[in-house]
Amino acid sequence: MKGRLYNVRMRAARGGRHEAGGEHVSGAERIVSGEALKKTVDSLLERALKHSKGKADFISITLEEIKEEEIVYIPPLPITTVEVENYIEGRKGVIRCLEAIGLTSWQAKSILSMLENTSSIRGAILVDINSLERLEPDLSRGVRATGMDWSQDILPRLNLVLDEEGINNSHVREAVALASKVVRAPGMVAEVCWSDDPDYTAGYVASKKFGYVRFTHLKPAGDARGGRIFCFDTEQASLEECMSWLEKQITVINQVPSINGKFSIKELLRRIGYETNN
Ligand code: WAQ
Ligand code: MG
Repeated sequence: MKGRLYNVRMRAARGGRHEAGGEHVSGAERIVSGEALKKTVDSLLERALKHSKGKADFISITLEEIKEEEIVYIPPLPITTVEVENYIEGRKGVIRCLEAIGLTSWQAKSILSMLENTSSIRGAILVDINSLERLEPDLSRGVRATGMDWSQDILPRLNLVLDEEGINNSHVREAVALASKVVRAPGMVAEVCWSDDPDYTAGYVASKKFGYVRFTHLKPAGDARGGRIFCFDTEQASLEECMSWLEKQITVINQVPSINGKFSIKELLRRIGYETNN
């Protein structure tokens, strides 16, 4: 990307600002050139004001100039879609994926239930996979991954590739940019996510091992509970290194993702090395 670049961040809440107990409505991260700045701010404002979770009454948009030298370019995770009948099947698939990544069945189930039982926060849960303790400094906020986006130069090609797969929407574009950054954090083993938008039921498990594995349903339609859990191994890296990558490092994706296609849960299990007899 050429010319001046800006890191644009938006967060919106309802019932007051986040710090004062307001309910999180929407958040977004962009990296854009000076020419695209006004249009970007406009669309983020629009999103906060017309969100399916309700109209925000607190909106914060921050713009920060960034220098080319600060950027680390990273490749996107390859994308696999798993077509499931319902969220129960989807969540079983998530547990199988976490096990295939190397977690024990107990760890995988505990991690999923932490995500199921945490009320909506603006950031992600950061869990130590060994102790299953939460490591975020502020539990009511969680950890936010910031400073990531697709390079504007590849957006036309990205749109083509995602269109062909029938998955070109802002949830997918933003989640792949986020997950591609998150799984490269020192000590990060996996991320699990589903949206807090009531009408968006898809979610994913991301890892260096299997890429971005999306499930068509990880929650029932109409449910406004969603979130993210970052699974971190304290034996592999320090918390400081991990947090610094997530919160400070600017990452830009400058390649289009490879698309692995659409699979049933049975086919997925075979691909990740599970024998299925049922
Ligand atoms: N850092 C950490 N956690 C975040 C961030 C961030 N930058 N942004 C959102 N979260 C957390 C926060 O708790 C939100 O409530 C939750 O994630 C959900 O965010 O392949 O749309 O933006 O079809 O609603 C995934 C599936 C969609 C996409 C995820 O998440 C697909 C989505 P949302
Ligand atoms: Mg949302």
